[in-house]
Amino acid sequence: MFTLPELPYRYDALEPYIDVQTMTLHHDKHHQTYVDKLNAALESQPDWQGKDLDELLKNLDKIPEVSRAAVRNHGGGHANHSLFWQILSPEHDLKPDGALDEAIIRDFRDMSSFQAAFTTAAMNQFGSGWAWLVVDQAKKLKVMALPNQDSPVSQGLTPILTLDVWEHAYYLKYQNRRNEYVENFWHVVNWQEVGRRFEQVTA
Ligand code: MN3
Repeated sequence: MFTLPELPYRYDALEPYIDVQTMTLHHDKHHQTYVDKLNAALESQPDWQGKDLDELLKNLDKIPEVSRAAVRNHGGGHANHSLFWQILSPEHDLKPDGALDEAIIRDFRDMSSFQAAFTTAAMNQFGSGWAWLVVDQAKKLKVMALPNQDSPVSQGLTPILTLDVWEHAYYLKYQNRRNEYVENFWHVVNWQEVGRRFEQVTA
């Protein structure tokens, strides 16, 4: 049985960039629902119970069709939100350093070119989805967007940074202004955690 992980900081820790109301609703209601529906989807799949999320998301094509879409959507939803909470920081305006900083320069030229590419991905994702910074099999950094709750893990990629661009992630504070939400996201990125994840994949 999957359970909702606690936030690693207070609900108001990301103010004023991500507001306390959004964080509370997003974590306690939206994320909880993905967890509950993932557990419900696995009730009829004893062979898949007890597998970790990565294993489920890497093997969607092997999951019986009756449960596949639910595992894709709710397993993805659980995995994506769990990562999202981790890569946000109560300490604001951090910067990448070390191996990750070097890789950003290597693969995007500089930090502002990387941020521009990520912002474009987040803005151009039509409807609901997520923007991603992933490490590919050649250990290169790539920016992408995926719809709904699709996870890069299902494509053999390792996500290290992500931004939820579903309206539920920003509508209370920003209404239709996704651009402001994306701009403000950079203030609350936990670059230490992103760097730690990068080094885990590339070490
Ligand atoms: Mn969400």
